[in-house]
Amino acid sequence: MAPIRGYVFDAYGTLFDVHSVIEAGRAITGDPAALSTLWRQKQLEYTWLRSLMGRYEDFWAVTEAALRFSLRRLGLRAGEAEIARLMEAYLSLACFPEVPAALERLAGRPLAILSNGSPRMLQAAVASSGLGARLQHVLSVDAVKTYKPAPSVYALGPRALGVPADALLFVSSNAWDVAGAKAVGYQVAWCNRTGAPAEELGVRADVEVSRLTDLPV
Ligand code: 2OP
Repeated sequence: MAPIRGYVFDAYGTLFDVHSVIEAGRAITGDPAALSTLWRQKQLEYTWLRSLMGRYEDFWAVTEAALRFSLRRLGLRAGEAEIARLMEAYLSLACFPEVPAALERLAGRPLAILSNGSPRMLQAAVASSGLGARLQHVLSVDAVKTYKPAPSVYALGPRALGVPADALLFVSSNAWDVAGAKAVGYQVAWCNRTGAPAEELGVRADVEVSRLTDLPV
């Protein structure tokens, strides 16, 4: 691999554990994991559909729409107060346990988040997980009003860091996000915590790790 001059991290699923909303789901279902999984899947699906349709709405709106659909799909009853509580869980997500040590290990080079999240959602998650001091940039797709894996989104990283994509390591646990970043020329690390198979999208990560503390330096 070429020398790495900066790191660009995906947020949800990579630094922040989106399934930490499971706790909030316990109030309305006996199977909060099923709700959390469907909610996440529909959230991503809606980002891709809205991008193709040219009808951007921010990630907060997309996340709420995905929740409302998932509740209906699973036949769950939830009032507006419960929906608000589930949405608020997104503002206080936990980071994966190894994240502080992993970022500490890479300190000295610029570290950034590049995420689908709206600026407000990202600021809240960064604050609640205590990662603010370790990150130099928090970049949202909201600047270009479309979602990953659009090339215009990934272009935000090199522009903000002032470093070309091939000298940056993009880090994601989402295999489709790995493919999107690789397709536009980043060096890419796939954090494959679950031993998932790679996507068949014609591009592969340069390196695969199972924990962020194993990233190349
Ligand atoms: C993110 O952009 C893809 O959810 C992922 O943070």
